[in-house]
Amino acid sequence: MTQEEYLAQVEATRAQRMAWWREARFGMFVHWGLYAQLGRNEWVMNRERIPVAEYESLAAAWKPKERPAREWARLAKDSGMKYMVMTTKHHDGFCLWDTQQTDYNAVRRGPGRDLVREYVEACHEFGLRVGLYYSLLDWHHPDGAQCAKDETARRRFLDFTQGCVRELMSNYGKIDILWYDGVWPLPDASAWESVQRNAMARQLQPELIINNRAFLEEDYGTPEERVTPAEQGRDWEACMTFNYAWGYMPSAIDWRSTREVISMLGTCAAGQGNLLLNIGPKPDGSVPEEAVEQLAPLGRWLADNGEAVYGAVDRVRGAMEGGWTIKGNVAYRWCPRWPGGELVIGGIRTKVNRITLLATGEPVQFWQGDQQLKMLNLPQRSPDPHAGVAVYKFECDAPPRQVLGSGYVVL
Ligand code: JFZ
Repeated sequence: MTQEEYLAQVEATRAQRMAWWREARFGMFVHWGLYAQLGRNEWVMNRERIPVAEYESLAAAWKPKERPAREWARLAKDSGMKYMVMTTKHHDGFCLWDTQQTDYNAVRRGPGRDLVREYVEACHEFGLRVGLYYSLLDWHHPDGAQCAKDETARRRFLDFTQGCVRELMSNYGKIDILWYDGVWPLPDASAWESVQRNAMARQLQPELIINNRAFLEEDYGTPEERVTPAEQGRDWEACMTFNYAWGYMPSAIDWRSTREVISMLGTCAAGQGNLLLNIGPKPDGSVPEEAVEQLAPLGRWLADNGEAVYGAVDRVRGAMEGGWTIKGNVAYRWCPRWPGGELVIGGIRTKVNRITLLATGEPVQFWQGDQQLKMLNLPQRSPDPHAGVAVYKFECDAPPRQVLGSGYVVL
């Protein structure tokens, strides 16, 4: 199959396989591996130039607790996440599944069990879609760097890569997402044989969604550590750390707040994208307490306000200013700052028929003129008890439009 034939085939079936993903909005990223034992994030082997033999000793020492993936999946579910993506092999080359490609894996070494299987089973137990992260970049495999200099090494390394991905797509039931990462050291899709590998993966998993990190655009873009909507029509998912580190790193003490995560979710929903929020479990698999602390109120907030986040949304840019999400003739006004008493909104050009507090359905008195809409008799304090981010539902006569801009003309 040529690259053009493959891409045309993938394009023709994208809307159907992306339908659930476009409505899911929110997922949990999990970076967990040997590096958690050192606690200096997932690049420690590279950044500290740890000799391979020394780093390998971490494999025998790694003894995670029983089924920690159930803790992650329960937390993801309770936090309003709809899917998960877990590292099956990060750049350090250690495989968390029962692979035949190398004995550097969680069954043959320390853990003595298939951690990917435990993760997939936990996702199913809690009703979450299953994503598998796979790093093409591999610091452990003897051909991981040589593949760029020697054709025989490249062949061996690509056969290893193809074998790993085939196992992951064959041995764990339905897989929903293949999340590639790490395209060093080969220069392009052809050198990585990405079309052949992805066509094989899609043949094994016909509804598989694949990200853009194997030198093929595939199903969606992956802005990292920035919530930046893609151009209209391109699916995108912002992958974000919780504490500015992917792998476990207790010295990374700046944690994003519940309110910051809500803000990121608002930007994603307004831009028709998703948020993949990361946790870096401890060596035993436990979730850092700081993450649990910020996710608990988020789950409660989403239980109250999920209508403004999940499902088919319309793009806000070009229709309204910031602070809104839109679904058809309904606009949701997100209020992270609370005005008290009265809220005045300028420039709404659509007739508003009814305004309610989304969490409770309580109606709001309002007045609407040509240039202003005034919400009246509001409580002095934000009515949202979880994070102080109230959301109001505006039911309009037509798709909502707001015209403000920088100038000001009194009509
Ligand atoms: C990669 C990994 O190196 C990192 O460890 C983590 O797994 C992250 C999710 O993905 O990091 C990247 C990948 C791409 C860019 C930056 C960091 N990029 O394109 O700028």
